[in-house]
Amino acid sequence: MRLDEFSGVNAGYVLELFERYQQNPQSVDPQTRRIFESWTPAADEAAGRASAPPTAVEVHKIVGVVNLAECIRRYGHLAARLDPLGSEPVGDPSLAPAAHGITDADLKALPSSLVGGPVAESSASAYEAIEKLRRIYCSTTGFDYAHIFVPEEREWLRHAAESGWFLPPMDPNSVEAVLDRLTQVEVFERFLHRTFPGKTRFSIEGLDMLVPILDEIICGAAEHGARHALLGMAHRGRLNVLAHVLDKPYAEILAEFKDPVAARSLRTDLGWMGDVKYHAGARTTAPRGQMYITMPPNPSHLEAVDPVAVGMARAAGTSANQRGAAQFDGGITVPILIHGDAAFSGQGIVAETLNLSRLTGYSTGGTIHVIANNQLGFTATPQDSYSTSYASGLARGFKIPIVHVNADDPVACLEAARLAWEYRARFGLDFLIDLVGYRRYGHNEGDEPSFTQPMMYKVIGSHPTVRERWGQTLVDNGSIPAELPEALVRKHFDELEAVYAALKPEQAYVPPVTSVPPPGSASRVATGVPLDRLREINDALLARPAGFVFHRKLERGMERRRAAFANADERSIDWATAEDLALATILVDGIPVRMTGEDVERGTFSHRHAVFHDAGTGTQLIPLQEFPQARASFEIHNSPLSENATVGFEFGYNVQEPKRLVIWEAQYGDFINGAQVMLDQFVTSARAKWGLTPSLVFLLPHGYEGQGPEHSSARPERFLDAAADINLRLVNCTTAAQYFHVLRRQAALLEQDPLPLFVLTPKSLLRHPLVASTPRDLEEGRFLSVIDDDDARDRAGGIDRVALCSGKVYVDLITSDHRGTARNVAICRVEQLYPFPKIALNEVLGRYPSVRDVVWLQEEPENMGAWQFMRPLLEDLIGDRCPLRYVGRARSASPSEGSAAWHQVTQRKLIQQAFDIDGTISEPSMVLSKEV
Ligand SMILES: Cc1ncc(C[n+]2csc(CCOP(=O)(O)OP(=O)(O)O)c2C)c(N)n1
Repeated sequence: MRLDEFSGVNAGYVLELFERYQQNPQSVDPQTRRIFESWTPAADEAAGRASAPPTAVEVHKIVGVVNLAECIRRYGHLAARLDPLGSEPVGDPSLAPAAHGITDADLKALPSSLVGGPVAESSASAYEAIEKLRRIYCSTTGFDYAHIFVPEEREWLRHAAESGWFLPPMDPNSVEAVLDRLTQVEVFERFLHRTFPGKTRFSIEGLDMLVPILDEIICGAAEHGARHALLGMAHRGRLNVLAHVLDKPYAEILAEFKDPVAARSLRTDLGWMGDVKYHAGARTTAPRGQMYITMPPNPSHLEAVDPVAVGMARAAGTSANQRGAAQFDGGITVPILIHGDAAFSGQGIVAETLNLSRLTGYSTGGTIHVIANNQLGFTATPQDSYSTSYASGLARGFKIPIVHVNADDPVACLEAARLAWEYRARFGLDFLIDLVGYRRYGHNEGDEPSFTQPMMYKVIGSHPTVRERWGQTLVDNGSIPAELPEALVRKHFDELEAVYAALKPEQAYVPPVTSVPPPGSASRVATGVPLDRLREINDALLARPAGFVFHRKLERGMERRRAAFANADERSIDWATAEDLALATILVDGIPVRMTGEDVERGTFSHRHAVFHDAGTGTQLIPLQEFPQARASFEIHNSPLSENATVGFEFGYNVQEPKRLVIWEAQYGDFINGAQVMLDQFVTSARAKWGLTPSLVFLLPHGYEGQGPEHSSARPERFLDAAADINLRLVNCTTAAQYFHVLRRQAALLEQDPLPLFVLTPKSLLRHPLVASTPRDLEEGRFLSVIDDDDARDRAGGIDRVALCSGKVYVDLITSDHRGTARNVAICRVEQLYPFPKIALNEVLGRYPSVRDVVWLQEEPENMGAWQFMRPLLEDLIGDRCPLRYVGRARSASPSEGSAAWHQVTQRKLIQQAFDIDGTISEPSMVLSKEV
């Protein structure tokens, strides 16, 4: 057999050893030397003959050893004993010597250097080294890193695993501290179980090591300079983590179990409803060591908090108070996400969040993931839940190192935690610990698990807790006195009992702080900017850096922009210019701006060009980062093709740094329904549930333009459905100036009256002359929640119909032929749909004393759009002054027609009906005109 018959890495490794031997025989260990001494492949090759038989056997065995070692490193985790309940690992044939044509005797005869790595150095033979490898890779830890493609990372992980560098200290203080911590964790659950039998708490028991793991990660990250940890976690073990990692006082948690109605009702007048205790968030009030720890509140929707926590970490690590790009330092914050095993594999938002991890605008410098793997998802087994081999399978595709670890082995668990933060500190990348434990009770404490898992729960019933096991181990090896474990149990029970005995639930209960904006603050904000300043900023934004070559098709637009301020009363400000100037002036005011969304840098409709690319070199130019008047950073990022995680991320970023203007743009408005969980569970309800005050801006391009059911409607009904207690603003602007003012108003209100802002933005109107505004509109105007019909005001006495509409349909109305003839109709725009502009609308209606009916005109079908929301409010407002009519598409399952021609017909009818005082329709139609 010739050496070249061996292929790949094995032959390469043997050759490398042999070359080393040829250059310097002393450079290999004596046993390897002896083999090479009897082997002369170079001579064989030169003579074109096969090696002598004994040599071939030796090579075969050498390669066998190398292969065996490699397989243990790659697949050893398949044989690791990860399940505390004792199920057999699947194993793999390649982990046995026989699979590689070798025996134990061969291994004993061969040198340890063939195995390589730290274990080889301390071993007398390949056999000994392989045994050591087995102890590392096939015991209670499964190192799963073969999918890492970067050699430096893989090598580091291999060395870290094999060197035992990250094993925790085993001195008496440390081992006792772990026992004390585990006792605290267990006793807390036992106390709650006893005191509040059957009450849901989603006990941590079976995964108790989660708390010491978090301790270790947080302390380790602090040693590396991190100052803020952000913990995103679901229900399981949350109360325990709140109590012991975030130091939430026992009294507060116990008071929540008591659920004192009096304390809760204190804030219901402010629109505050609260949430169940295992959704609550917390923040340490003083640094723990050098670290602040924050756990954002989260809804029941599993994993939905993942991008939120990651976005918070990004915000906390970003400095934005300087001109130019925002500066992110991943070293100062560390996000930690605690996942469920069924949820990690089942919820798509996990994949979306992992996909953010290495993207420029989203990376956090490494998120540490822990799967709290209790081998069940409610009643579902792993076989029901995932198609991957492990719950963590998804992480492999994102090249995240994975350590599976048996939750009953504290040493292995702590080693995994130490490895996690060291890896993060070194490479700034994500790391995953798959903590394999069990669930001592049912899904919740009132649930009977043995209906569906009878065998498993038989085992669990007699399975000692990790505290008991660790205590026994320490007693057995003489590290602690035999009575200590029970003494610790008593100590922690005593503490809880004392707190409970003194508990006054009404006082201990702490509702979240809910800020209530001063009434009417939004309408008082002055948002105009002096013309001179606007002109200067406009010029600065258009400055051409030496040598930068703009795309030739952009030149005309830039010329137009340059001339935009030549005449203050000319409609020269289009939508994109208004946005650019609004953002620039916000930056001049010292408010940082972050803008993200699919293709936002250019803009879906090629209108924004916030990032220019040199036509010759591709070099980027971002004027909003360059113009000298700016006093805060501007960042803009094309987002990945995700709605749910990207909205969640921006929500997190926003609530963490509420003084920055955060804008997310949907590619088309209706795509925001991909983020419906984020809207319902976070954006619109966060204040009512948790006292959070988001102020995120959503730009939702849409338009009934005959392009089918998609992208016609931005689905305002979805936001209006959720609108209550002044929890959001929803606007549908019809002019560039309105857009300018509403953005500036949002920035101005960030501190005193923060609310999420939804802007239904246009598509075809982006460049429409009737939507363009004058420079003076930017100087003198302010955002108007209702715009009256200027043209009709002169003939107010002759107006017998007021048609109220919102958005693009206004342009269709005033450009229609009927506009010239129907002199009896005033067309008023409702620019703000929520909060309902009652006062402004009342004023407008009051100007038309002869009005005989008020029309609500919308392009959407009757069951969509703003109508269902507006109707009772308008009826209330109009009273018995006159009837209210609806003009719009008839109820429909789909937002619009699937044909441009049909759209034209419907749209024409719609406009005609708005002007037709009788409202009669003679033929079957999609359009509905009716008195209500
Ligand atoms: C998005 C979503 N779907 C369904 C549920 C209902 N649910 C609550 S917990 C749970 C099981 C979760 O299993 P796992 O992720 O393994 O966490 P565990 O409860 O076992 O800790 C389910 C299905 C939910 N909360 N969220």
